[in-house]
Amino acid sequence: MPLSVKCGNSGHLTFTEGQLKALFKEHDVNGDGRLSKEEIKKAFQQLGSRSPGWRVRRSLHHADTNGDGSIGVDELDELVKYVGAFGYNIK
Ligand SMILES: [Ca+2]
Ligand SMILES: [Ca+2]
Repeated sequence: MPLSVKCGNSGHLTFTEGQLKALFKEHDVNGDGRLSKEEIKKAFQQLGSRSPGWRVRRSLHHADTNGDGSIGVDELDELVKYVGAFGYNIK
């Protein structure tokens, strides 16, 4: 499913779920298979969020189902759903 993501004032970028997953995985900079708050924040910054810190808190609340404060591979689906469902347009 392609996602149309608002990117600041520069119009829309369209992502598929797979592309968004790949984008988040690219931000796993220490390669431990989990996305820390800082790593998620950088991903949201790349997506053009004006308040990435707030987005991190909301996305963790939504997608961190085991409550360890980071997003694992099994929680990535929920994170992508959050990106699609909150503040961004889904085509
Ligand atoms: Ca990591
Ligand atoms: Ca988690």
